[in-house]
Amino acid sequence: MRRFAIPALALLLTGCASLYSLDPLIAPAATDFASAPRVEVHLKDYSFEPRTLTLVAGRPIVLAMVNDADGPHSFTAPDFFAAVQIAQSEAPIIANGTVEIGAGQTVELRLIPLAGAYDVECTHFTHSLRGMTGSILVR
Ligand SMILES: [Cu+2]
Repeated sequence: MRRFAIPALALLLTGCASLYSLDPLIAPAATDFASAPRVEVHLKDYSFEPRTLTLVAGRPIVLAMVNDADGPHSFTAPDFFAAVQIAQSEAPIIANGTVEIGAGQTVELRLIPLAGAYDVECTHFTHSLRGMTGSILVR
């Protein structure tokens, strides 16, 4: 019996870890993103506009993160991204709940949001302190 104790514990821990993964789920291949509305959020020095994104739960969207600034910013929303279903090809764009957007760049993600209230911030040094915080309301 003792031989099985450690593998069983390892399996249990692995199973628990996956429940709290920051990785987004993959949207069903049949999801109709072609007719999904495009929702824009603009990143500026130092704000998100709009500051609160309001989305409809379960409705596919194209989330366009538009960096209007001369420097890079991030769209960091780990709880939000852990709850969405995202188009498979775009899942690698999200790293630990963060999307990096270079100066003047736009990053688009096709995803299906899950109901909830989520925080978003820019994690670049001092940006959130200077006001780069916001929220995502999905209902
Ligand atoms: Cu920033």
